[in-house]
Amino acid sequence: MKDGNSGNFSEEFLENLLLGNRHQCSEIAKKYLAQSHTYPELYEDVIRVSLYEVGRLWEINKISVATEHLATAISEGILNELFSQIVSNKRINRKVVVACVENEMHQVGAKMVADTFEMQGWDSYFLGTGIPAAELVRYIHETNPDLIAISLSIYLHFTNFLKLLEKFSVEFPDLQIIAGGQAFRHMTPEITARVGNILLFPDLYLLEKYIQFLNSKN
Ligand code: B12
Repeated sequence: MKDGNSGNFSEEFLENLLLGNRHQCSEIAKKYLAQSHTYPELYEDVIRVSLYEVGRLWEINKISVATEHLATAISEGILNELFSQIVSNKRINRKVVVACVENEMHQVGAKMVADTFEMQGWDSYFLGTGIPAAELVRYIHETNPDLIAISLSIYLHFTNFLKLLEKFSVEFPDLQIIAGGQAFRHMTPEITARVGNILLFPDLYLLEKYIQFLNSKN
């Protein structure tokens, strides 16, 4: 979990993201991990915190769209760079399909989710941004995963999310579905109740515990 030290790293990381210093960002991430921080801590307390600040700065016109794109591209590059190190050597022969809701263009959170499963020995199938619902359903039939994970950042896509859940309830009535993303933060408990029997996660720390729980069942 976040300690006093993470704040310094996230500030330095953000500063370099905004300057477009990819190499420097990569070095900061490695230095952070070398200080006994975990990958979920890097993802949550350095990369996520920095990207949220990027969004805030963009919203108040302090940075351009180009700078925001650059910051996101560097962050995604770092996730890909670290991927070979995070994958657990102990594979447990379980599969998760990770996707964003139709029309959703925010994929960094979903990628972090896929990586969190890989850290726990799962095979993750990360489909990235806004795949059409019918194609996602078809892919799930082909892949036959143990779990589906869906990401939703923009509240306006909530209707797409509900439609997807309807499809899932018909096509995969016995498959566990989990979801997360910033859109759920704006919802009242009444609205959240409409999503029914799926599990919602606010962050990777709880997700990690949930996966460990699933792994312990077999
Ligand atoms: C980068 C970015 C973009 C990029 C995305 C590119 C990409 N490759 O992903 C682009 C340019 C496409 C984009 C577009 C838009 N964006 Co934008 N974007 C951002 C920004 C700056 C960063 C997003 C990000 O990566 N965050 C970091 C990740 C790690 O955080 P996260 O997604 O929340 O994920 C974490 C958790 O939520 C959780 N989680 C997420 N999904 C899941 C799923 C499961 C199963 C689980 C367990 C957990 C989980 O785990 C992650 C780690 O904790 C945010 C700022 C912000 N606050 O995030 C704005 C932001 C999300 N965007 C915003 C907006 C308004 C837009 C646009 C509408 C702008 C426009 N007018 O075009 C469009 C919408 C496009 C669309 N159709 O979806 C707003 C949303 C406001 C709102 N209240 O809905 C934000 C908050 C910016 C702001 N401050 O106003 N954006």
